[in-house]
Amino acid sequence: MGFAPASDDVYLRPTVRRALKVLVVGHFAVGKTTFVGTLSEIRPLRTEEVLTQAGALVDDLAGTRDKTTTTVALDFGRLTLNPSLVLYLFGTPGQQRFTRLWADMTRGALGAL
Ligand SMILES: Nc1nc2c(ncn2[C@@H]2O[C@H](COP(=O)(O)OP(=O)(O)O)[C@@H](O)[C@H]2O)c(=O)[nH]1
Ligand SMILES: [Mg+2]
Repeated sequence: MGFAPASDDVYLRPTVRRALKVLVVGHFAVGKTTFVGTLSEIRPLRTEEVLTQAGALVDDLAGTRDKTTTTVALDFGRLTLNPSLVLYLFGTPGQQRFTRLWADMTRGALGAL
């Protein structure tokens, strides 16, 4: 019988024995925030702020003209893979100016996607 995580489970299941941290990385607008939010079984933590003219030279909207916000800290979501294993998904902000934050976010991570 397959394992179906309950989408309305806010708290971690008591059977979970192992939690793995996985980063979701990539350039601005590749879909990191969407990805974490889509996979997460809990309401994802989002830190979206509206794009402004000040970032126009950095944030290339070619191909994603309907994108109106950008991540200014991180995305967070949770995905229970089976009764004993849970993934914590951390989406990074895409711009180069967040390099220091990326380094901090890697602490304790199993890997990155
Ligand atoms: N076609 C397509 N568009 C996507 C997909 N994922 C995200 N998008 C769109 O790409 C844009 C960037 O998404 P976002 O998740 O904010 O990117 P981030 O900057 O990497 O966090 C948005 O306009 C999304 O609607 C996908 O899988 N396919
Ligand atoms: Mg984002």
